[in-house]
Amino acid sequence: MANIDLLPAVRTFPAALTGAFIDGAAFAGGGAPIDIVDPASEDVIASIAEADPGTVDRAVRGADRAFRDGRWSTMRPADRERILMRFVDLVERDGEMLAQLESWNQGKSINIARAVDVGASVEYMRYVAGLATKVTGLTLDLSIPIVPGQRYHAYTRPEPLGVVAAIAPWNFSLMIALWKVMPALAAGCTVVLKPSELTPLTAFRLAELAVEAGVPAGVFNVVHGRGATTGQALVDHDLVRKISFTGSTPTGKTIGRAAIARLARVSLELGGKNPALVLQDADLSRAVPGLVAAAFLNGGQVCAALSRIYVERPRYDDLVAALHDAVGGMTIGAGLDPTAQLNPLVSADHRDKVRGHLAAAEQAGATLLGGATAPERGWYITPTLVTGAGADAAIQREEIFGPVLSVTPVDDIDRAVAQANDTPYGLTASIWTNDLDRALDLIPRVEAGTVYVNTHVPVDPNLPFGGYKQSGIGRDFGPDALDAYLEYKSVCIAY
Ligand code: TXE
Repeated sequence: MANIDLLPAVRTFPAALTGAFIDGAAFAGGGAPIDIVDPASEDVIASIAEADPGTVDRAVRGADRAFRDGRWSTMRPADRERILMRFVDLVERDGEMLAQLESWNQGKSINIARAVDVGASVEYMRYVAGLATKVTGLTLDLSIPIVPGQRYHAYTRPEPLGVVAAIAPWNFSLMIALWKVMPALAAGCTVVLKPSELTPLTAFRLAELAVEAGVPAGVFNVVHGRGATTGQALVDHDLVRKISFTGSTPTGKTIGRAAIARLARVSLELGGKNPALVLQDADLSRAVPGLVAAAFLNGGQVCAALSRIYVERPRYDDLVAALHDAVGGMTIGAGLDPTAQLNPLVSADHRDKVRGHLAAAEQAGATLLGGATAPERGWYITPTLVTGAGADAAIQREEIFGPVLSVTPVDDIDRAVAQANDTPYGLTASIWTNDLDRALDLIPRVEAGTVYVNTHVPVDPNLPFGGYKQSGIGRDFGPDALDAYLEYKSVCIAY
């Protein structure tokens, strides 16, 4: 097992990073330095001065000026689309550099970074760039009776919202940033992006590439820093018209409150505690690889990841044995080692949080099944199956966001649905069966924004994605993806 050699451009990139990218150029942050650390070696990659509130103010004012000067917001849609398509080509051109930066910084597998963070993002970017020329309104017939004989022509006119604050988490830093930046830009908005303080390396490069593609200076800005300082200054800024946030449910609530205080628009894509129902006819040879991939992708640090399995009792023993075989045999190592199947978690704090959940589950009487071994250095948690956890145990109700999967036998499918739904979350769920009647009966009863059958976790630009209940507000993706960045003006003309 050996790490890939980093490109020279990757090695030197972090040292040149500054706290912000404003009006098309690097800008010093002004705040306290933040160490960026490699989760596999625990070595410091770089230290970046965070953007202080004055720097955030400068970024937002720059974005507001860029919005109002109209070069981007009123640009011919075909020209905006062409520039965004060029931006996609540049991300593709620099794909290996971006994938290496993501893998090095977050600890994730270089294979995932290449295929998902870059590969899937490029497909998503092309889909959304194409929406720039497909924005439509409605024409409406009216019946206003006040002036007899007067007639009316009415229509709705979509207009870009203004400055968007895009706040991204650390698990898919580049990809989730693009899920916000791309529809905002395609709609004609301007953006201030704040990546997670743990994984800031690629955001800056994205902004540079956007400028190289022809996005006017000031349209796409980046501020680096912690949530409580840089992030809060951004969401509280009066000139921010829309906040698009992906992260934890508690932080989502804080941001939602800040948005509502001045009636800024807000989209929230939050945590999950995602269940699978494995029915007794399920084909385990197909289900087990699917369940393992869904639970352990990126070490379980995925909002859509599978977290709890409810399996009909006749299949319980076989399923636990097959899952135990799969997790016990996993190879564990650095993300930059392409042969490692599982990698370190993003930070020491996060590793400790997951450890704490496992210890509490064991103390409450659950059994932990594992077997894989991890390197001594690095923030690793070995993949773990949890059996015998009570319905009220924290491990069954709270988002763990690590390589942990619980399995519970069920005798009654109605009770299984009730347990699957019995958390504040509702992001994704899956049903594993070839019995069409049972699948179609269960789909409407599961409280989740996405329900999969015989698969779990993939997302697609054309399929709306978002949460029920406390998993969020709003939807990303789909043909209406720009709606969250548009205001619809109603126009009424008497004649
Ligand atoms: O998330 P936060 P954290 C879950 C997962 C994880 C937990 C905590 O369970 O263990 O969240 O992770 C910024 N104003 N998810 O602490 O706090 C912050 O700087 C403005 C689920 O990293 O939600 C970062 O950029 N911004 C998830 C982003 O919000 C603020 C992905 C996310 O941080 C802020 C990641 C504030 N007051 C973690 N406070 C998913 N849904 O995919 C923080 N931030």
